[in-house]
Amino acid sequence: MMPWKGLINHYREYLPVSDKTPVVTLYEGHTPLVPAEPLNKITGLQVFLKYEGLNPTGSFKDRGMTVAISRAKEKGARVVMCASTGNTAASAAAYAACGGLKCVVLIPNGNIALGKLAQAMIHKAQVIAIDGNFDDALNVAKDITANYPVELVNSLNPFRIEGQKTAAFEICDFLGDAPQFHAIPVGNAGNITAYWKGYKEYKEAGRSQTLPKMLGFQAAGAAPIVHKRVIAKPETIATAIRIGNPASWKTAEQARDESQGLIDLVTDEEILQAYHLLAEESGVFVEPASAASVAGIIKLAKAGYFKGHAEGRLVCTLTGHGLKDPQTAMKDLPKPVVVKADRQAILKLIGI
Ligand code: AN7
Repeated sequence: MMPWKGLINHYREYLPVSDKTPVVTLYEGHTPLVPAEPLNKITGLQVFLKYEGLNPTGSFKDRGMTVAISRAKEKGARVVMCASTGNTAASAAAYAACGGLKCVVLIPNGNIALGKLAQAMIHKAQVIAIDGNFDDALNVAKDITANYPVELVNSLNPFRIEGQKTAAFEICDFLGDAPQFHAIPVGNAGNITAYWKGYKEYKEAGRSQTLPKMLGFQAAGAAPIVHKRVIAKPETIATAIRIGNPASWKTAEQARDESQGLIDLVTDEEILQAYHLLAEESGVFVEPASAASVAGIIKLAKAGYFKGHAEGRLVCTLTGHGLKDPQTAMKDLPKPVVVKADRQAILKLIGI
């Protein structure tokens, strides 16, 4: 087998690149599909976790960023900009560093996970905290990039969606076909758009035979698509998807409707339960937003949605790594007990 050299090199024929495109890559993609026994029991399906936290910067954003930054560089851009709840910023900062471009990131002040901020900073992006939420930050990023020589690398940039669709290709390559269901968190709605595009293109190319039903999940306090209206002040513990006016709203609805799937909401409590279940019973550490997809399939299973699909395959995208947000992980958990390096004291604590 050829060594993996990133998704542009692997899926070049499906991507908007040419021999002239300078490939800016950190060898992203090729993430594992981990079987999830505890979720099989709950859903009656065969559940696989597409563990996107194992990308170079710890989230699925790297798939889109390798294409967006490569094309920006090809075009001769010097500066890229994004608004971000954190992961896009971390990814843009890393790929801009790799490609030798300047990167400016606009983040909602006080509402991004610690690890993501650290990533943007260490890669020397210029980090600007906006007195407002993600939607406010995106509006000003769109305004600046439309009027000045600065490339927008949010998922409004079509190259981002192109790169992200390769996750669907990998799933089909791994399973031999598309799964019956695909569950995914929805924030700005670029990723559900990208997966659906990927599944359709792979089928058209004869590389898969079927299409999945797309199951998207928003956080209850940030569920504009479910409520069919812009949410002015979105709120959720899952800061990555704290978005009230998704850029790819229409194409997310298309993915839902064409696939005969659904977009539903899950509460912060359900998200946290799924978050801990994954960590404690599957050994998989994700950030809270990623657990929304798992919370969603548990909710659907309880409502009987999967009845009649016994053993069908479901893939759940786990969008970001748990290490992104250590503060949420440790919240409400007891601190380690401190004792002397003493055998008896330790045996007593572990009950032996
Ligand atoms: C872990 O980084 O919007 O529906 O600015 O970081 O494609 O937006 C992140 C989104 C899910 C939602 N899970 O994906 C950003 C940003 C994680 C995320 C989503 C995000 P989209």
